[in-house]
This record gives sequence, structure tokens and C-alpha cells, in this order.
Amino acid sequence: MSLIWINGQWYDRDSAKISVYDHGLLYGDGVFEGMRVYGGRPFRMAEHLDRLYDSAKAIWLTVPIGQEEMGRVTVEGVAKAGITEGYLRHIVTRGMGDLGLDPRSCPSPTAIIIFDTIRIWPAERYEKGLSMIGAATPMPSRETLSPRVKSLNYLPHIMAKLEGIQAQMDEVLMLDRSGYVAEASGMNIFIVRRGVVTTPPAWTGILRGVTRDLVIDLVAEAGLTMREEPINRYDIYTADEAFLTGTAAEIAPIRSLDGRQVGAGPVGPVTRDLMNRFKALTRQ
Ligand code: PXG
Repeated sequence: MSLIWINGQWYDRDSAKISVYDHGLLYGDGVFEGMRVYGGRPFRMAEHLDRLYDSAKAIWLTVPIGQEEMGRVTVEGVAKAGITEGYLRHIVTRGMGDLGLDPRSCPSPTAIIIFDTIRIWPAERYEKGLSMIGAATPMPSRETLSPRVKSLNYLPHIMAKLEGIQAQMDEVLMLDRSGYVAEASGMNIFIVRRGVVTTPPAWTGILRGVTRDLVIDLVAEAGLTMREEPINRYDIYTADEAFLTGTAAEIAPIRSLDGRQVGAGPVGPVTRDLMNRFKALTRQ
């Protein structure tokens, strides 16, 4: 069952509405988060809320309620909706205003939490791996709007995703404007070669995923070497294993990129081990 909270009021899926004058809709002026619920508990809630409030701060937006209260409402909603395994979407927009992009016409931000579920790939993809191609659409540059901000402007990622759909691929790889590997359409990327795990550093212009940070810790726990270094497509073509991480995707193996098989194809031993470690964390 889905449940929606908007500025202090509870709604069901059909009755939850916001104004067409909301600047989140008119201009993409807002930020969001995606969080999982495992065993009735929001997973890594503090990290997600930290990022939500940081994203808001970066775009000069004041979240109408404090972070602690947001946490309380989140926990309350999960119980109220009876969710044991689910997905939550927190959204904060500039709020309702006039036409014209001046945010001063928006006196009060809109805060929304959607309590629902998500599934992006069938279970067999987690065994067989994902097919990917490089997208022609590059990551938005850091100088425009930091990709660290999880904003309501996802069009570049959606354009990239559409390129992948046109090519009948499961996912797409986005490069930054220097040609370095950035991320997939809504996931971070890792490669494994000879026991060394590498992922692009957060400062090169990617969204710093909560799952990414957690997997970095799991790699250390597994006794492998972890490096945060820029990578090229070549490094993926020649990797032993590669995988994506994200709240929705969790850990998902990559079987091919641009027609080249990655490693042995289906999920490899390091990826499988990290998937098991991740699963154990969500079952605590
Ligand atoms: N990069 C981008 C651009 C993202 O939006 C991630 C990486 C992974 O971050 P976390 O913190 O989740 O590990 C995200 C977040 C979807 C979907 O439908 C995915 C995200 C957000 C919204 C929708 O696949 N991923």
C-alpha cells in the first residue's frame, strides 16, 4: 500500500496532489532522496537525510522541518503504511509561486514523502548481469550544478537512459566531459581487477551514492584493496568484474559494455561476495 505525506498531512495515492504552480514542477526547482526499507526499518536513513539537507542547502532551499522531525515522520509513515520491504521518496521543492523563475514568489517550500515500493530489474539480471552501452549524453558539468546535489533535474540521466532503451540495453554508462567514467543513469560503478576494486572519486562529478560509500566499507571488510581513482571505458572492458550500486539497484553485476563481454560475463566471485555482505547488512 502506498502512503503520501505532504507538509504534515497524510494522503493515499489518488488524493496526494501538489499545485501546478509548484516550482518543483515548473522549473525542477527542488531536491529529493530515494531510501529503502528492509525489515520495517528505513536503511541508512541518517546518511540519506544528511544528503537531502546538504542538497537543499546547496541550492539555497530551507527544508520546512528539521532533520530529526523528518526522521520521525519517516519512521511513523513506514509503520502507518505497514511497509516491511519498501522504497521511500523524499522530495523538497521551492513550493508554490507565480510563473517566472524568481524563487521569491514561493513563500513556503513543499515537503513530500512517498512510502511505496520499487523494482527496476528482474531477479535473473542479478545472476546474468546487465548489458550496457556508453551514452552520448555526458554528465552535467560540475560548474553548472554539482552532480553531488540530488536535484529534480534528471533530464541528462533520462536522455542517457532513453539511448540505452533505444539500443535495447539494460543500462547506460555516462562519461564526464573529459571522457572519464562517471556513473550509470542512477547508479555508481565499480570495477574489479586482480583483487583491486576501483570506483571514480566523488570529486570528479558524480552523485556520491550512499550505497557506494557502504560498498567501499564492505570491500575493506572483505580484505580487498579499494581505490577511488578516475577510470576509463578501457578499464571496464578489461576488468575481471564490474558492478553497479544504488539504493534501487542494490548491487548489480555488469555482463557487457559496448558489445565487449566484461570478465566472464555473469556475476563474478567478488561481486557475489559483496552482494552477500550487503544482503546480510539489510537483514540485521
Ligand atoms: N547516481 C545517481 C545519479 C543517482 O540518482 C545513485 C547514483 C546511487 O545513489 P544511492 O545513494 O542510492 O546509492 C543515484 C540514486 C531509479 C532511481 O529509478 C535511482 C536513483 C534515484 C532515483 C531513481 O533507478 N538513484
